[in-house]
Amino acid sequence: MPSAPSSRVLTVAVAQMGPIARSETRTQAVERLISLMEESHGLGAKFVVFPELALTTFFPRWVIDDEEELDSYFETSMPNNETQPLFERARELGCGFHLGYAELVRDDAGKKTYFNTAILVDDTGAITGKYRKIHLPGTAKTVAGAPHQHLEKRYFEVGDLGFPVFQSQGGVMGMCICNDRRWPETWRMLGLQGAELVALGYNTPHVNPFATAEPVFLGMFHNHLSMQAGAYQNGTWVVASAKAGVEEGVHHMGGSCIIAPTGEIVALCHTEGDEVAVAQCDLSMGDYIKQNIFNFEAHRRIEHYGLITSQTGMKRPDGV
Ligand code: CDV
Repeated sequence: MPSAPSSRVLTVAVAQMGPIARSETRTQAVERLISLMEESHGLGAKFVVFPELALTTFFPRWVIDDEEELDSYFETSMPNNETQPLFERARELGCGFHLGYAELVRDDAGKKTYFNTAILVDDTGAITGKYRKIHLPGTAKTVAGAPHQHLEKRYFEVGDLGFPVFQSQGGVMGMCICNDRRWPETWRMLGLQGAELVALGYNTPHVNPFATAEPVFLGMFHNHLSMQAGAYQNGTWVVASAKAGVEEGVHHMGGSCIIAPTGEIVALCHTEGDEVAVAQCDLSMGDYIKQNIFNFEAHRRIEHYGLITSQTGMKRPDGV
């Protein structure tokens, strides 16, 4: 008798975090991550997605001129003394994870480069993938009159790893980070490599500090809209984890969720604190989308897409 195909169902948890105070230590943050992982595992999860910059408060809201202070928000190795217990717990439980953190790289000459980074870790505690955020929002200089600052362009370099995918957890896994989720280019780069699950974290203020006239309810709509479209148009699961709630005076949205390749939200966090939501994800579910309506090989017309990679800004025919 032919053997039955191995299961392609991966039980996944999205682990949302409430605020992390400026005074909170790495050890305290890691304790929270471990308890979210244990809760996820208790609900059957074999893979947990944690937020962007999950080890510290969202420090790019402040001007930090002191280099030593700035460097204190970054990890120079992974795992390290503070995060090792999370990797060990993952191995003990047989539960992989996705983690966002600030990464400081030193080259041989001692030159420092700073990235907003995420890693994939498998169920043995081994790092199987790394991504460095490409679409950095906000500004490099402070903006007068803004309710708060968003200085990612000041502190991070544009990621230098492209949009890779990884064979991990029995599927093709991709990653992106926060603002990346709003860009269709992100999703198509991952979709073209056959992504079956995209893990991402976000820190999204309720009020966009540079578009304060926008009604607040649109924030959550655009959050989910971008990811639901990315899921459907590429036939992939999306697991998206927020850092939510009022962190150091800035209100961040929650809405952490798991989205099926159909574009439907199948699990959703309801609070703005530490919370887990779980779904059974059949990693083959997107195959029919990839083979039909979004069969790239059959239907894409790259001869007409040149502007996407040859031009950055919009150019109207009237020159305005
Ligand atoms: N951390 C982020 O990338 N946040 C942006 C905000 C600033 C718009 C986001 O796209 O959610």
